[in-house]
Amino acid sequence: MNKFQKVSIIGVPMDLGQKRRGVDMGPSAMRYAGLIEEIEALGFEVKDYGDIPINRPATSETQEGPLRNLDEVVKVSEELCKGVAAIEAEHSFPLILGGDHSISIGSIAGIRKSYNNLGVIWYDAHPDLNTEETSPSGNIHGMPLAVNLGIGHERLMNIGGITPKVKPEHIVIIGARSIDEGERQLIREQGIKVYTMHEVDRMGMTRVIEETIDYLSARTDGVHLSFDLDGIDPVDAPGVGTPVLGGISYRESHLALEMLAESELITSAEFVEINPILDNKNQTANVAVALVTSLLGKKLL
Ligand code: B3U
Ligand code: MN
Ligand code: MN
Repeated sequence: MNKFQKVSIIGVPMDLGQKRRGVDMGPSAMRYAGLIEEIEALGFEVKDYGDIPINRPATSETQEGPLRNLDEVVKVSEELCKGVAAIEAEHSFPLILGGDHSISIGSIAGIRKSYNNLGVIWYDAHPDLNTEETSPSGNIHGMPLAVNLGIGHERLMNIGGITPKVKPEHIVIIGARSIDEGERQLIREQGIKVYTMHEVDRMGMTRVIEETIDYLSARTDGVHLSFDLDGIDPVDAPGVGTPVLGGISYRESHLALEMLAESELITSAEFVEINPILDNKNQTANVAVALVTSLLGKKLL
């Protein structure tokens, strides 16, 4: 992380990409868990841009259909795209706090402006590769990686101007274990590199991350880490909307992010899907903050 002296934080308290209330409190929970103090203690200059304002409709007014709350998600994504692009212009490390995973449409749209061959590590129990045709839920938080690949609704893909944002060969998914049929097909068609929990168990996290670093450093000019807390096992991270058993452990996750820090591969990151209402005394936000410090180069000794 020597490339960066500054870290700029932007919160996106949005829960409209899915139905459960609570992920909108993710940014507060991470700040409450000491995020800024911990990053400053590592020697970085921290600038907190606060939260993007979200117009949360009353439940009776939520937009239903194959793309729930599309209008508001588009509006917030455009705002976030502008905010992230401004952080990039300051040569500061962008750290985005979700919110549900639909926020990555806006964050990657903003980051993409600075990199022609942006890589993405998608650390998640889900590949988030659904479209309005394949989605079992209509929830946009299950679609952002497809949108970033240029597959999905026009209004979502056009945010930030350029589409597609990322090439399939520049993506690595880690921790997948809940994959819908349409997503499975897309992974095959597009040739996306995926380390499911089967590979994580079989190869061990060390080899998974070594291969990921080799793969992405050879073909990208920047790598965004999109970290969904449900990638971690619910025993270690219970405060998420869609927990899936059999996930990556707390220890493996620290190891992964420590190795990524050593590699200096990561040029931006987001931590999403923390739901404090479902959490156990802010455990999941505490985990997320500890993981941020590993990513930013904190060492045990
Ligand atoms: N794949 C399902 C479930 C899901 C996706 N992302 C989360 N859950 N967190 C869907 O609705 O697209
Ligand atoms: Mn996700
Ligand atoms: Mn997920």
